[in-house]
Amino acid sequence: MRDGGLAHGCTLGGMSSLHSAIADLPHVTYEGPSSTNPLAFHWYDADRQVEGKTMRDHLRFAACYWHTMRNGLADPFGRGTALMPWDDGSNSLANAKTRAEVFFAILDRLGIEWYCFHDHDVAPEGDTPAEAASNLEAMTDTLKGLQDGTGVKLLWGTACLFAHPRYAHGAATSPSVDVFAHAAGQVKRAIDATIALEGRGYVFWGGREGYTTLLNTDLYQERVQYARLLEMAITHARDNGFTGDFYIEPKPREPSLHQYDNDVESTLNFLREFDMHEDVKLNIETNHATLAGKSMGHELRVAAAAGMLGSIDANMGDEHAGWDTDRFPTDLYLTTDIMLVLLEQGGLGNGGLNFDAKRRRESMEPVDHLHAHIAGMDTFARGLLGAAALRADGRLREFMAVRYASWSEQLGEDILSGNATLASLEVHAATVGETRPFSGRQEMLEAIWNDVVFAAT
Ligand code: XUL
Ligand code: CO
Repeated sequence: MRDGGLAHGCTLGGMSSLHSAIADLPHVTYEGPSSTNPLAFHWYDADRQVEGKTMRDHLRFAACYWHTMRNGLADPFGRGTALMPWDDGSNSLANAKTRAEVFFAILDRLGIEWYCFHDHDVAPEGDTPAEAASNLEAMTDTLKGLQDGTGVKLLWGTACLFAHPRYAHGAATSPSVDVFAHAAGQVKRAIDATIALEGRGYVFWGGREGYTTLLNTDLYQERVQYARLLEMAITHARDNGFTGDFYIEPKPREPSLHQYDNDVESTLNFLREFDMHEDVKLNIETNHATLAGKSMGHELRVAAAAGMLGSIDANMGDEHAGWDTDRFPTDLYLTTDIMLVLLEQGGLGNGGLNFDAKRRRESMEPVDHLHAHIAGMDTFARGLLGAAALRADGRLREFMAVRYASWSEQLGEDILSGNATLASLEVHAATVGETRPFSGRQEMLEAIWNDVVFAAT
């Protein structure tokens, strides 16, 4: 990953006793497409230049703390299956510190240089806000030490405003003002931790900001409350030196019947309605697009067109499941389309590709962390190559330009600049007569896409 990376199986940041289940895992290196070693990268070659930038910079991979360290792979019908021999199952700070060491060791084996966390993934919640505060401060110190010892950086932090029973009716959108105050305090602490760890971003995912029945819900009141919490968060962060980005992460359906940040368009509407569109961008997750009944490509392009595409939660859903499967992104069509949007907009600025993804419950061994991330990283590296090849080929862009060419003619310019009227266009239509049908050539374009992307190396 970088000079001075951790040696095989060594101890981390001066801490001892890295569990052998992790210490024995190999460091993953690039071996190229002809390699059959499943614990090597076949496509992700961090230093390789693509369109004048390294793969490392184009992709800026991050791992998430919650799925990697805290997801036992349980489902509603059965206990967790994940083998986590380093975790004693307690809520002690000592256990939390061990988990953090293990997390950084996994990042080190994969050469992943960024991470994301929720406050209570990393720090025990405790029984009172005071305990939550001191635990988070202690874990911030631990994470700072690990960051300094490895060069790993924080992509974004966030607060878990959905797991505690007090948030049953929502956090910012709770009918109880006291619950709102708890949420506000928690957001303050999570922002302080993000600033201390020099995070590039801070995410609001509206976990329980939604409703299950309109019989007890004042929809307008709740949205105003939500906007107020966001405003306070932005003020607090900026007053305390935060220079990174704020993101809202849209998601429909889960965990409420209706989530206020349903999809990209509803979130943009919310931000514009409350005049926060200059301060907040979007963190867009593939599985959330799937749940919204949209493609990731659609969601990304809507945000990009508004200048508000900030970061990506890189996973994928399943068209056949109505819930969040959060699979690792192994679909080449998907990753190519994502990378095409990113290349077109010149990258993500402060954002990155955060693997908000979990292993299947059958992939329970520690080594599966490596397999899962390798699969996602290689598929994104191929997506980058495919997207760059499509741009170099140019036929799709050319077809698009020709399809809209009439809008560059005088009449098109008149309409777009507001110099036409319904009456003037009625006259024009009468003079041109009927238009000739013309093809969108979808199948031809799909064939070109296949030829170019699957040949890209
Ligand atoms: C939930 C989800 C969250 C956010 C951060 O579906 O994606 O983990 O990414 O709160
Ligand atoms: Co997410």
